[in-house]
This record gives sequence, structure tokens and C-alpha cells, in this order.
Amino acid sequence: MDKLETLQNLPREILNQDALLKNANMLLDTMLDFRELMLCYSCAIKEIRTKLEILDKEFEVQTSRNPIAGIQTRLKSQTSVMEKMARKGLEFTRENIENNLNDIAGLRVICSYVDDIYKIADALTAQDDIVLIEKKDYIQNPKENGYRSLHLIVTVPVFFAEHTKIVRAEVQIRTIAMDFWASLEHEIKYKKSIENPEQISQKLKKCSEMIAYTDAMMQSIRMQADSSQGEESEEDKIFQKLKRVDKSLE
Ligand code: 0O2
Repeated sequence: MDKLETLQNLPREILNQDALLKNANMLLDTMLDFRELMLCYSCAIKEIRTKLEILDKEFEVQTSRNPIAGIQTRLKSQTSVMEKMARKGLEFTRENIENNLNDIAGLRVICSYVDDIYKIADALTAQDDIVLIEKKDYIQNPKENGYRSLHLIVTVPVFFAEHTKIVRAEVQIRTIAMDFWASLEHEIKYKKSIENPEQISQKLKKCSEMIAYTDAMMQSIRMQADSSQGEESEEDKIFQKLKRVDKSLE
């Protein structure tokens, strides 16, 4: 290559470097924007988790038992967000993500009894700053495969120093038994090349029906036990409640 050719190539190289730098900056900007968006969802999880924990404490003081057996949370990974956007045929923009994905912030609430599910759902959605966007009751109307759970899509405000962001989250509420079924079904579903898939589906559905029956029985046993408890004096009731308040302060 002679000197002239090198000189002629120089401006294009510089131009390419410029474009490369611009692209890199745009990429960094997009990444930063995405991370900031994820931070909002992560904060929404914390907000809702705290609300659920407070409700659990309140019920504990009132009834001496915890309706919530456990809370699991998860923030959808960047890959899962990208996959879901691609599946929906949507461009990967902040606006599209916010408007079309409901489950980036996910909370799974595991309850002891079926009636606890509705008690928690009603108490959460009755709160002033929570807006219920959608409710799917797969307990009243189980999925064809036997999946049971109550799904709520809600928004919650997240308060930052200079602005407030309204963020969507998905709250799945189910009993310990429903969760046991859903976890194992999810695991089995993703096993590749299963023989007799129809037979497995039928067996899973049967298990789901047995679980629903067990849940109903456990609730009726608890109600029977509650109603057959001996009458306490007013003084005893106050002392018991005082003990529970003390315990929940620990
Ligand atoms: P992951 O990893 O658990 O989040 P949408 O999310 O609105 O586009 P859809 O199907 O309308 O999709 O929502 P739906 O019915 O509310 O279900 C969403 C979530 O419920 C799923 O999330 C699962 O967590 C759970 N779910 C729904 N159906 C089943 C089922 O048949 N078996 C099991 N085990 N879980 C189920 P993801 O995104 O699939 O997965």
C-alpha cells in the first residue's frame, strides 16, 4: 500500500472509529436505561413484599396463626425479557417493555389454606396505593392441565428522591399444596422426550384434583377446630392478644 492510499483510507478509518464509539455509547446508554428500569421493578418487589409481611403480622396478632407460609420473589432476567419481547413480536424498547410485560417483578405468596389466599388478595388490593389491573382466578377456574393459583397484576408506586414511578408486578398466590404441584409440573414439563406424554398429563391432572380435595379438607378441619375451641374469658382473650403483639414485636 503506497502513502497516497494510506492517506485516502485515513478519513474512513477515523469515521469508522467515530461510528464505533457512537454505537458503543448508545449500547451503554441502552444498558443503563434497562438497568434503571430493572431497579424500579426490584424496588416494587420490596414494596409489595413489605405490604404482605405486614398483613401476615396483622393476621397473626388477630388470629394467632400466619396465613402466609412463605414469599418467593424473582426479577425476570434480561434474557427472559428479551425472549418474551421477541415472542410477542415487539421491539426491545423501554416503553414496549413497560406497557407489555406484566411479570418482570414477580412475587409468589404461599398460603396455608385456600381462604387465606382470598383474604391476602383482598387486603392487598384494598390498599390505597395498589391498583388491580387484572385478576386471573385459576382456583375457581383451574387450567386444563390442573394448574391452580390466583394471579394478580397490580401496580404499586415506588417513591424515589425526585420522582415517583408506578410499577407493575405479578403476584401469584397459592396454597402449599398447589405450589408443590406447580413446581413439580413445571419441572416435568421441561423434561425433553418424555414417553407417554398424554398419560403423564392425565396423571398430573388427577394429582391436581387430589390436591384440591386435600386443600378443601384441611380448611374444613381447621374451621371445625376453630369453632370447637372452648370459650375464653374476656381477660384471657386480652392477655393472649397482648402476648401475640409482644411476640410480633420481637
Ligand atoms: P415464570 O418463569 O414462572 O415466570 P403472560 O405472562 O400474561 O404473557 P399468561 O400465560 O397469560 O402469560 O399468564 P398466566 O396465565 O398468568 O401465567 C403466567 C405464569 O403463571 C407463568 O409464568 C407460570 O409462573 C405460572 N403458570 C401458568 N400456567 C402454569 C402451568 O400450567 N404450570 C405451572 N407450573 N405454572 C404455570 P412463566 O412466564 O411461564 O414462567
